[in-house]
Amino acid sequence: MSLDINKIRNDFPILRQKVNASPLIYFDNAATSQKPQCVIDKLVEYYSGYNSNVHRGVHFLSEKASAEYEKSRSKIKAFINAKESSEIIFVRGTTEGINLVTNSYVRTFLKKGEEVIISAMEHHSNIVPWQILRDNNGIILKIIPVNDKGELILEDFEKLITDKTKFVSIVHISNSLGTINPVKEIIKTANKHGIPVLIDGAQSAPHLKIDVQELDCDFYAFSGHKVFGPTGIGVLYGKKDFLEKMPPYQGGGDMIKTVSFEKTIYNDLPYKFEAGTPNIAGAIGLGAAIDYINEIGLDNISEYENELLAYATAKLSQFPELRFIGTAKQKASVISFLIGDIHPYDTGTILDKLGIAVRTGVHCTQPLIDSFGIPGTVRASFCFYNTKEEIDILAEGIKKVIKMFK
Ligand code: 7TS
Repeated sequence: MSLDINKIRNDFPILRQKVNASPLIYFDNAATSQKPQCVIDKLVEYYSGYNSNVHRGVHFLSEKASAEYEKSRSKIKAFINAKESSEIIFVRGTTEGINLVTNSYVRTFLKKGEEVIISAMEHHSNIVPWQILRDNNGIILKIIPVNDKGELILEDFEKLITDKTKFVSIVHISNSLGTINPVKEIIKTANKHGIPVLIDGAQSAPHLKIDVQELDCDFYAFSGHKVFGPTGIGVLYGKKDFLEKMPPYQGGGDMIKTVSFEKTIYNDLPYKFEAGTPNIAGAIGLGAAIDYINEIGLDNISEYENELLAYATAKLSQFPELRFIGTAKQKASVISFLIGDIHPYDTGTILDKLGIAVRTGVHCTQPLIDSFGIPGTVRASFCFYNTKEEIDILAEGIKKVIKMFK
C-alpha cells in the first residue's frame, strides 16, 4: 500500500506554516515528532469534557477519566504486544523509564562489583543513570564498542560477559546515527547467561513494529512525544515477574493499598509504580496517537521511511564534500553528516534560514560523537509526513552552504 502523503500532511496543522518565509521542512523527528489533529483534539476533549483525577472519585468525571486512562494502557499493551496491561507503566518518557529500572531493580538486586553492559552508542539517558549507580553503589560499567560504520561490535559483547554480569541495557535504534541494532540477538545471548535486558526503544517505537514477547526483552522503554503523542508521557514495559519483585520507585498516593505509621501495603501492578497524580491528559493523548499510527500501519510507515532514507542517501551522495557519519547496513531514517570542515552549527543555522529544521551537535550521545573525533553532526531525521521534494530542497540548501563557505 502506498501512503497518501498529502492527506497525512493535512492531519498535522504545524506543517502548514512558513518559517523564515519558506514552507517549514521538519527534519528533526528524532528529537520529537509533530502531533496530528486527532491527538490535539483528544487533549482538548479531556480538559474541556472530563478533566478529573483518576482512580479516586466515584463521580462521573473521575470514572470517565479513569476509564479513558486505562483504555490507553490497553492500547499500548496491544501496540507492543505485552502479555498483560499491568506490565505497562506510565512514566514521563524513556529517561524516566530507565531511571525507574536503575533505581528500583538494579539498586536492589545488584551488589558491589557486579557488572552492567551498555554500548558506546547510548543516549546520555542510558549512560548517566548507570554512572550514578556505579558511583554510589559500586557496580561496574562495561561498554560494547562501535566500529567506524557505527555498528556494534557484537563479538566483543560475548567477550564482555562474565559470571558477574547481571544486566544489559541497549539502545534499539541510535538517535544520532540511525543504526538499527540486532537487539534480538543481543537478548538471546544475554538470556542464555540468565542476564536481564532493557531495550531503549525511544527511536524504534515510532518506526518499527515492536513485539516485546517476540523480542523477549525484560524491559522496554519509549517516549510518547516521539510517537506523535504529547510530551511528558512515556511507557516502561516490564515482564510481570520482574515488576512484581521490584520495590516502588517513588512513594505517594495511588501506589498504596493501606497506610499506617507502622506499615504500608503497596498497590498491585501497575499502580505500584505510578505514585501521585499521573499525566492523565498525556496518557489519553498517547492512546489517540497509537490509534493514529495503527490506522496508517507501522509496516507502511517503515516501508515509506526506508524509501525516504534511500532517496536522501543517494541525493546527498552527489556532494563530494559531504561525509556521512554512521553508515551501518541496517539503518532507520536518520542521516548524520558533516560538510567539509564547516561546523555543524553553521550548516544548521543556514538551513534554518531556508525553513529547514535539522538538529546539530552531539545529540546527547557525546561519547559516541567524540569517538569519531568530530565536534558534532548535522542530523536530518525523516518521518512518514516528509516527502522526496523536501529532501530535494535540503540538497539545494546544502549546495548553498557549500557555496557560501567556498
Ligand atoms: N534514548 C534515545 C535513543 C533517544 O533518542 C532519546 C531522546 C532518549 C533516550 C531520551 O528520551 P526522552 O523522551 O526521555 O528525552 N533523543 C533525542 C534526540 O535525539 N534529540 O532530542 C532528544
